[in-house]
Amino acid sequence: MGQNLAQKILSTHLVSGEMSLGKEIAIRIDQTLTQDATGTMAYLQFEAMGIPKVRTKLSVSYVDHNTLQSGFENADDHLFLQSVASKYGIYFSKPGNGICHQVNLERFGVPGRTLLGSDSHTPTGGGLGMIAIGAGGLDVAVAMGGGPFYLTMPEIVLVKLIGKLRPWVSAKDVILELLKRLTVKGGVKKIIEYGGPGAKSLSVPERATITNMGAELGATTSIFPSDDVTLEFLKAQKRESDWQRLEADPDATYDHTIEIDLSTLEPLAAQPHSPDNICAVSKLVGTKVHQVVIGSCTNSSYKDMMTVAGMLKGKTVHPEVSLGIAPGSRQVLEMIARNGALADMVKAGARILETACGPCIGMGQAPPSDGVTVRTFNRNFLGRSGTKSGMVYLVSPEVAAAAAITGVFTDPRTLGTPPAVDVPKEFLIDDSMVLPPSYEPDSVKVIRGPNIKPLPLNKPLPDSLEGQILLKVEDNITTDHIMPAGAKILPLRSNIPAISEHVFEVVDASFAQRAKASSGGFIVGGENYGQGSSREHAALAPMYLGIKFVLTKSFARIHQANLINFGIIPLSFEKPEDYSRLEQGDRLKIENVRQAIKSNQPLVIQNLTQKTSIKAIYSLSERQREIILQGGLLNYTKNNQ
Ligand code: MIC
Ligand code: SF4
Repeated sequence: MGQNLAQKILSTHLVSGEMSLGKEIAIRIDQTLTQDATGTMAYLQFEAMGIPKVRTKLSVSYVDHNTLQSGFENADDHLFLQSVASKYGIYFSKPGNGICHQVNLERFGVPGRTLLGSDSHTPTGGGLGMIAIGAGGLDVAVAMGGGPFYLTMPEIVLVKLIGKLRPWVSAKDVILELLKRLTVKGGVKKIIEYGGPGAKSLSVPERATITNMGAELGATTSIFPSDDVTLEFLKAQKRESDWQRLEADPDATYDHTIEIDLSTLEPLAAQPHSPDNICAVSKLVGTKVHQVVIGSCTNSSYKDMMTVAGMLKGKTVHPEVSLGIAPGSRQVLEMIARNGALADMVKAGARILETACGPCIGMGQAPPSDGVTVRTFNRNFLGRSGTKSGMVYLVSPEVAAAAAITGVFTDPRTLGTPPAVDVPKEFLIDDSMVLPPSYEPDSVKVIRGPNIKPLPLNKPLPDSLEGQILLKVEDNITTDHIMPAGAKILPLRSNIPAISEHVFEVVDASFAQRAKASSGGFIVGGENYGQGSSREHAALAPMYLGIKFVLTKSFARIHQANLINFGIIPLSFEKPEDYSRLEQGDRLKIENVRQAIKSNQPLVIQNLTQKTSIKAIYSLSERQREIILQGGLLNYTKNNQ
């Protein structure tokens, strides 16, 4: 029987396990990437493993999140990252070189390879035909050390694209359409494989916009075939030799198939505060817009920038709109600077931002109170922009630029002919901001400023757990709720004692204090708990505060893995209706927890306050149960060396 594309790559990288639905498999990782906000921890963890040099084909450390240096913290982190990279065989992409996913796509991605990244949008690499997966920093550290990556074999869903996008409709609208149909939970435990004749009409950066935002579907990853379009892109990046043709066999089968006729799509927007709250832009026409920001790893390619510049040329940004533009990489920035497009943006009144994540992660450009901000990004979770009352809409570059000019939501289809953008046959290649590792690693000293604090370790799981439900939350809680980012908190990523003060701050400002006062406790959540970012700080900081288990209706994949990695038990209700029987503040107790976990039995949770008991279940492999018993993956890795 023929194989689909995902099966082909997974099977050539399979280290252990059986590739059947729901079974744990381990795959070999060819490439890793980290960014600075998750990288500091990942490298502290890598150092703790005592391995002299990375064992991957390629590992790259990017600095793109924390580039706002409002104090010594970020600058200290950058020096630590640069020196660690040099010492351990890792390439270092300097701040200013661009957003990790954009640069990795341009310069390093290779069809058919596996990529593990400590960032949830790592699946951007699927645009080049890679199996590219986002994970917590510790999983990436293990992969850098040559260890395999464990995942539960997902369903493989074919999204069959037919037809061709009409003028003013773009790749962003394809993924927004899927979010409309499937919601932010729709991709959980799934790989989304794109195919069909319509796929051929999309360039690699357009494909990458789509695979990037597969993260918002909760998908394990998303992938496009490697075909003539891929070859053309790699040729233009002078990396033709990295190409190979990779497509699903004609008789390949899938767990499900979804069809999208590209020619029926229209410009869409994700409304506040969730990427799946989709409506047609035509329904929003006339709504006043205060701010527009164009960029992020979703929409900052050369073509995106040229389209925006073409729309702005000869126009002026509306007087009541602030327009920010952050090109995704230095390659893109230099090219638009040389061809004059940047000048068109500046002339129109755009505020040009650094080639970095910037406003996407709340590093600057917070919108005004109650302000409507229209962004080409991938996430619009409550408070992420830096303004809790900000109303963030996610759209294509075309819709964003139209709003910047008119000051209101505008259907770009009413603006005449879209600018014609020729994607060059050759991109401008200059890798001088990617520093290779040292040839004399022994002589490299790792620089640790005061912001680099040692890694907290967990203790083995005790035999009985008792404590309070410190917080009870609803469905779809994101890691931005659990461990907020933004200009004030992000610089503390390498300082767990300091960052843990901010856990759940946007939900309940007293959480950290209450957790400390009662020496830890438990959290109760709804469906899809922990969706969004890969930040392991959303597990590590609660662990530091003494959280022993999280009991929910269901978990998002990366967060569940991070909880296990730090020894927090991810429990689910045996009967989902038990969710409503628990109250914040209830005192809970589980006895003989070690024995139950060893023998893979459900746990009986006694509610001492209500004098009732409920059952909690979990779905953990034998290896994961061992990790929990030993108090996390670092202990487990050390004990098993
Ligand atoms: C994000 O988009 O939320 C981030 C910031 O890139 C995160 C990583 C992080 O929290 O450092 C992600 O998506 O994984
Ligand atoms: Fe950076 Fe935003 Fe992309 Fe995350 S989603 S990697 S913060 S640009």
